[in-house]
Amino acid sequence: MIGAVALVALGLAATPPPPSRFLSVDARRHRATITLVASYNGENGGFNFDGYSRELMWTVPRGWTVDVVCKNRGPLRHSCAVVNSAGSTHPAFRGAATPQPLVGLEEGHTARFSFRASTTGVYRFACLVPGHEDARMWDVLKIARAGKPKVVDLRAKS
Ligand SMILES: [Cu+2]
Repeated sequence: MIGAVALVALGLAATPPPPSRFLSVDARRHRATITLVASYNGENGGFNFDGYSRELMWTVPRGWTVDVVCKNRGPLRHSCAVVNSAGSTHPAFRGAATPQPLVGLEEGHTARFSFRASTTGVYRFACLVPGHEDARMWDVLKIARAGKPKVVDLRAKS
């Protein structure tokens, strides 16, 4: 109980880290690594990735391979998946979800998956544990025709 209270206090005190910290790019091999830390802090009651809920837009060029590292830092189970639209429980690309995404990873667990960004469009990184996406535990993933991988805080853009 004391631990839980301390965790909440810590979360409330934390400012969101720059999202670029969670992106690494290998331009030569056309690979981007995106780290999604579920329940990074207390933002949105812990229903966040990297301290953001619904506020990030990740962009990856078509044809690149995306390596996703999904870490669950919170006390509840969470997952990471790429989906086409709100409420979808099916990965948009083959293999684009952590194992059993509706069940989720236990606290402290990490899972990785990779997928090829084969089709341009606007997708979501979402937690598929029931109720969590509705609680705004998702961000935008755009697969662009060209360019470089990037991540922006949508609130910071005017
Ligand atoms: Cu979740």
